[in-house]
Amino acid sequence: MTAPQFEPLTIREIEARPVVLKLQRPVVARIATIEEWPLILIDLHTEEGVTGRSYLEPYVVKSMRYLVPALRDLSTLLKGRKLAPYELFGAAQKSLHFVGYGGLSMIAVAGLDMAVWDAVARAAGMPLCCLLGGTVGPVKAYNSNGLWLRRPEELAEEAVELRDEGGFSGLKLRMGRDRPEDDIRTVEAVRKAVGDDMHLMIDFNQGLDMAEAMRRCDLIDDLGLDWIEEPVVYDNLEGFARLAAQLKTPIQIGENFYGPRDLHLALQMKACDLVMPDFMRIGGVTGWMRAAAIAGACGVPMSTHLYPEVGAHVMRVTETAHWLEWQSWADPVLQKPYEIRESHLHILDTPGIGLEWDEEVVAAHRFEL
Ligand code: SMN
Ligand code: MG
Repeated sequence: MTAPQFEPLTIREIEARPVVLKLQRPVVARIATIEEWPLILIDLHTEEGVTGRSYLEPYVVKSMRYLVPALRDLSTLLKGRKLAPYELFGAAQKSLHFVGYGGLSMIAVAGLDMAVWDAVARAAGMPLCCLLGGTVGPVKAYNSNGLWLRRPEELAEEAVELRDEGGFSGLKLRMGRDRPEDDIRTVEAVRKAVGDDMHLMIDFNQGLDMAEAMRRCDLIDDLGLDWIEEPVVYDNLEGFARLAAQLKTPIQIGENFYGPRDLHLALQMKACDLVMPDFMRIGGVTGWMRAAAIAGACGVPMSTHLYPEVGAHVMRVTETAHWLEWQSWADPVLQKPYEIRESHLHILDTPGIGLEWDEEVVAAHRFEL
């Protein structure tokens, strides 16, 4: 008996459509306020009729003016190539090598990569987590949809709302109000509202300088927080290392790692206790799998940043899987948003990642480049 011949799919076109949604709860962080949420919807069409889907969330609406053309260039470059995720990742990255691997180059490559993995899994008739060697199952998640820099009294009520969005056992609060006492009052008010069993993570969104960070992290070190995220600017790895050495509360960083090598460097420098790569910066599924091997070898817990759908799939096969960050900001364009029950995200048992666009919503929110 001869083994069946494996026929990879062939790329026909990578379609990239920019969309802007209104955020239900605007992002109010120390470094920026965001009311409009940009999304680039990627449809990777193959000659065989299978379509791979992914999206990018590049924070800044006008950045879509540079990212969408980059994706269209990748479409021209890769048309006719066979769908082999690791090889295509390498080819796409190489085509932008002289521009640099990080920044916008990586974001475009990551968007392509997630759509490629989705198409391969769809063609195999398997949910992505199964294609990667895992099973469909629940993934532990915290709610990160809110608790931005508003007044402490307002946030106690919002914390209860957020907990009840999916029986959450973890919530993330943002910090960096002008007065440190107001941050502490916020944690206390939220704690009182949701009880001692709730896991509370906090995020300074890179808003402090080193002097402030040493003082303010010390002030909150005994509040029983699960982690302190990005107290200083993302590329100050030496600063993070000083803070991690000084604090009892774990330091969490990673949403600004561009590729697995950034994660490796951060761990070599002991810059953090926990890592949480973002899919558009770590390099999609390919970048995540490579980064997860490094975090696994170092025994460092790994959480996701944004992109809960693809995040859930890879967390099923991540050796040191910790928390999935739940954000429902792409939900309006999805035909079937993922469900959260008892603080766990439930992967759709369908081939691929499970993204199908609601074309009416997409049409109503198209952004003109
Ligand atoms: C964040 C996410 C999305 C927009 C702004 C800030 C934040 C997080 O850093 O970790 O959720
Ligand atoms: Mg963050």
